[in-house]
Amino acid sequence: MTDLEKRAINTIRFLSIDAIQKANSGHPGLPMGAAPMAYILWKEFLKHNPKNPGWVDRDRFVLSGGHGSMLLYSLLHLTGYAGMSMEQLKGFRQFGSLTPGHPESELTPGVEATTGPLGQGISNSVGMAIAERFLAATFNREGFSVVDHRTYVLATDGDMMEGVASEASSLAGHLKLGKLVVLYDDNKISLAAPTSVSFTEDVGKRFEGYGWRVLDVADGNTDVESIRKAIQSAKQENERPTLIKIHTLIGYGSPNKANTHDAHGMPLGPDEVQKTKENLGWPLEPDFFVPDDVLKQFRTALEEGEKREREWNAMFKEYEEKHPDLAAQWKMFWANKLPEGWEKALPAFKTDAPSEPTRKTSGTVINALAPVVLNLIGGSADLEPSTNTYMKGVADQQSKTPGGRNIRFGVREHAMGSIVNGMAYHGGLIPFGATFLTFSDYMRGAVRVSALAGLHSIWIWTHDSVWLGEDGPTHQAVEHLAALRAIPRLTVIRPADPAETVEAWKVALTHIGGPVALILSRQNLPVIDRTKHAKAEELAKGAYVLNDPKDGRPDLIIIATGSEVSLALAAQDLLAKKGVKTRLVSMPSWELFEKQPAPYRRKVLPPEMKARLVVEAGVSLGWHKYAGGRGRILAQDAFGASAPEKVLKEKFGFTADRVAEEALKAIEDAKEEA
Ligand SMILES: Cc1ncc(C[n+]2csc(CCOP(=O)(O)OP(=O)(O)O)c2C)c(N)n1
Repeated sequence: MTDLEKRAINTIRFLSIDAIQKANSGHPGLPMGAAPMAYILWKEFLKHNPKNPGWVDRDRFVLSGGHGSMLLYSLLHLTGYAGMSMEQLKGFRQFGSLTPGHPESELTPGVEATTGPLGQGISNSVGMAIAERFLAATFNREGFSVVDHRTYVLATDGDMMEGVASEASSLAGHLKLGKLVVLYDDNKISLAAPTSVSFTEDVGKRFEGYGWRVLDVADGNTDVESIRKAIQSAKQENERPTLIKIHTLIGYGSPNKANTHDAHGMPLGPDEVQKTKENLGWPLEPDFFVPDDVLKQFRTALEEGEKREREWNAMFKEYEEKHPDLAAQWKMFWANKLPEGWEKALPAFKTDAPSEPTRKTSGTVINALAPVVLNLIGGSADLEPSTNTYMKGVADQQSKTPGGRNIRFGVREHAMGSIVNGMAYHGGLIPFGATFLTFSDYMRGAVRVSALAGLHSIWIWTHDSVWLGEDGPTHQAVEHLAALRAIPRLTVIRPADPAETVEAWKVALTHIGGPVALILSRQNLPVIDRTKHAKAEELAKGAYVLNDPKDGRPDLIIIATGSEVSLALAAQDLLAKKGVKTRLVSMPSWELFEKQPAPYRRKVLPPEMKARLVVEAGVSLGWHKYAGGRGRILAQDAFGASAPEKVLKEKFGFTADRVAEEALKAIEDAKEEA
């Protein structure tokens, strides 16, 4: 290691240490131990342009152990990302800074993925690598490598312990994602203890079993030449993803805390900072010291990055001349636009169309879109036939067919979530993932991050209620709608019929600023007669008056979603026969409704109309907001049972008669309290 290399590595270490000390909060151990590998990767291998963090053909770098965020912020600062000023480093973990405790991709230019929940980043990287390979297969032509970048990950023991990382890495091995390189900071210390108390498996053998190539660097603290060679070697490999196990000491350089879990998640403390500086031969003053020659050396990234992008732009210009159609398509993909007239491909439903499950309608929509929207890519966790998500006539995404858009995730729901997010982070694609609604729990970690990071991930969850019947309560979603609606920025849509399902898909494709979940039925739902009732396009407003009394003020508002809307329509008829006037509001999406202007919301649900009944085959939690203090809720507040749908409807009281009965009670309740 040259003197300059040593000082550059120590600069990363001490920027991290000082920022964490100033904040009096953070995780110094990882940046201190992983600084050498990060330095070599960023200085010698990473293709990026700090002046344009969004350059599409950059290598992706994911800090999977997001708690080591100061490592990433230091690298962004040193290589010259404009936003990442010294002031930002000094504002680490402070309100409004670009340097939050864990990296947030939406907030900080240069941060590729929101990480912190361990296991997510490494799993996202699998999606990024799929996206790269898919786009390369789609766009690269003789003499034009429009897409040619790698995905690098820095992962920790914690990442390796998380199940989701195993799921994702197993798929990465199967898919032979040769441009995926994981640097594993193998320091054998986690948050609470050494890994000897809980994690003694042979990670290398595990990854070999997945079909990865595994390299080993015995001394990641000082032997930068071996790190360099290992990354070089990984770059030669195109058939298998590579895991480089790099043995390091957590908190390297700290005389009293290195190699202990004390270094993991607490500032070193002023005394120990001083001792560490002395130990590594670093000036005690000033804090946040960056030697001029070190900065100069790092900042060559600016020129190099600009040059690389300039060359790429020149190449793309030529590509555009030779392949104008492809270039136009490329631009459309990256601009998040859909091809002209895409909506015309969508199915329409006549009034006399037969009933069908909304999952089936969704399948029709996906298959109508597949030949038109060529960046629609995704699949299911081994439930393609049940979720109706397979695109017929489209290739599978496999190592021999990298241009395939049907992704076979296998029974790996959580990884599916993270991989879909990885594709969304990468950009250029519209990714989706599908399973039964009840198994959304298995992927919740990824779903939450999709919302936090504002990703355009599309979640398709079918078999949305107890009405799936015979499979019984293990498979029947009950609390899931409430649980998903609780996630900020996730738009949940539960369409009432085939026509609403088409509209829901339109929202899913065009929505900006967060993921969209489509909640679909296993069982048949009738096509609502739109010649008599409001148009399905109203779905975009989240809730709308589907059916109002011909004249006069309604005695009651019934609010229903999904399969319960047609049930409520039937109940309305029964009530009308008794002279009771009701308004039926179809409310497929709370989140879309909340975005409407107040006058619209008041028109649909006038505050003075207090007699209300909500009908939904899920838990009542949350519905009081719309039912109001005097409203009633016909919900499914208990686990279901294994039986035919019809029987369950009788047993659980979801019949038109029961809805009508509840409606009358709701009118009485409102009167009593008035
Ligand atoms: C899903 C998840 N569970 C728990 C945590 C809390 N946590 C943060 S870091 C960490 C373990 C740290 O060990 P390691 O990943 O080896 O990082 P290092 O100690 O090397 O910095 C834990 C449990 C988390 N961030 N994410």
